[in-house]
Amino acid sequence: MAYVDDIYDIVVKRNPGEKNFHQAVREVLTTLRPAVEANPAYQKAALLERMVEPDRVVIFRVPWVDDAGNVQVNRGFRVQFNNAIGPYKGGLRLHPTVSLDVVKFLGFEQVFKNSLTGLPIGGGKGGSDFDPKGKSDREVMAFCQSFMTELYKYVGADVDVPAGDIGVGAREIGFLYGQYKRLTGRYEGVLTGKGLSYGGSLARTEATGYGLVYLAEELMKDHGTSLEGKKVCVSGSGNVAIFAVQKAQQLGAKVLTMSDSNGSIYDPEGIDLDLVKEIKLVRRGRIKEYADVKTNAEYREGKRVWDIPCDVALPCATQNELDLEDAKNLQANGAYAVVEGANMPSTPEAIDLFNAAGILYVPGKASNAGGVATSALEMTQNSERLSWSFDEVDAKLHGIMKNIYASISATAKDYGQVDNFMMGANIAGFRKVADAMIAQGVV
Ligand code: NDP
Ligand code: 2IT
Repeated sequence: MAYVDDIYDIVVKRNPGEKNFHQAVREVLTTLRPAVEANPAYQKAALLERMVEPDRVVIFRVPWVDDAGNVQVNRGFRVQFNNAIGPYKGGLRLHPTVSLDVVKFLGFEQVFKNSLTGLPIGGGKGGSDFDPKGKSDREVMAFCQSFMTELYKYVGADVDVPAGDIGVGAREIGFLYGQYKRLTGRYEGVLTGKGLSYGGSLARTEATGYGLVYLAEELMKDHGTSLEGKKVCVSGSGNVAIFAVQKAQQLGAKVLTMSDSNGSIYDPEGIDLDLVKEIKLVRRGRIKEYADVKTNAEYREGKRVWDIPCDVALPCATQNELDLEDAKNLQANGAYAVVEGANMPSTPEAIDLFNAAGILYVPGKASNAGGVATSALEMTQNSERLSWSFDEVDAKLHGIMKNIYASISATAKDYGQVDNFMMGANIAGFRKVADAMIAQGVV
């Protein structure tokens, strides 16, 4: 049996029941085969065995007191997956579905993503099953302070630098930062996504969504077209989705849909983003409210967005939110490209169908890397004790996304698989980490 197949079996045996982690590992291993088989030194160094095992995982109790005076207990996680090329870097997710499985799949993906940025950052991820929905600001603060009271022992500006992800935005990063500073007495860039008045970077808020669309535009240009005049379906209505819609509209696309976990909106006139921002960012409301104001738009309770005809699909909500049925709908409606804003949003069956149907497909670890790349730029500014202008950061982000596209496209070509961006991303991300690990010996 091939080396990569052995590794998959080991992962399944050693991590029973961790379905998302198995899925993320499998996707990487199947595409790494030619790169690994061409270089026997990798097997000799047990490189894959080491890569699928996190450096360490921390799991901890997070007790806090709710507004009614009851003590609540959540579970906190931080997985430090690989620091061969730089300090651990990756977001914190607050969502009831967060488990060891989820943080491990995200941490594993992050290793390859961070390598693709070309910046010196390793991979990590964390979070908790705490649900921020419906909680007061004080309850969120109480949770964040308790979470950091344990996490601070394991993180630091040159050690591990967490950031936002689902359920973690500027408010949560602020509370986490305040508690870190209070516990350690250190004023350092231990988290990214900070507020602008205390070390945050301009354009970090926009970076994942903007970067996603920069990459999509690069893909379109490389295939002789552009986003101008294209119909785009976006899922989600959080940080990534909102700024993806903004940049897509700036580039002349017509965005037809957005969604949240309750349902989706379809606006044939094109999404009114100011209204979405008012509902989501100001009032922390539900996407349903959009159709109360814009009566030409349709609210579709419990429905995803992928049945709406579009040229380009940008899944920006969560893992496995686009399955085989959705992929069939996209194919039937003549979709041209799927570019992922979320982490692992397409199921393996959906990806197989994209490939078979000739739908251009870019995996999230390449297309959503603009967020973490800009986080790394925030770390640089923190070390320099400087703040760059919005345009400066945005231009760097744009350059990084162009480089990522060039790298994944060229790597796919090198292996005779033109436009297989999943293979290109996995191999390009893998090589840099693998070579660093070989150079550093058996650690
Ligand atoms: P937010 O919390 O800002 O928004 C998440 C959005 O996805 C919300 O609209 C939410 O709806 C929806 N959503 C979450 N869980 C589910 C679910 N189980 N089913 C359906 N919809 C769901 O998170 P982000 O925008 O930051 O993150 C979105 C995706 O992008 C995630 O996969 C994240 O890992 C990825 N990502 C984020 C980066 C960042 O910089 N923030 C960087 C790279 C990737 P609801 O409000 O109903 O929960
Ligand atoms: O999935 C991701 O890349 C993120 N949530 C952003 C991580 C970061 O460190 O900015």
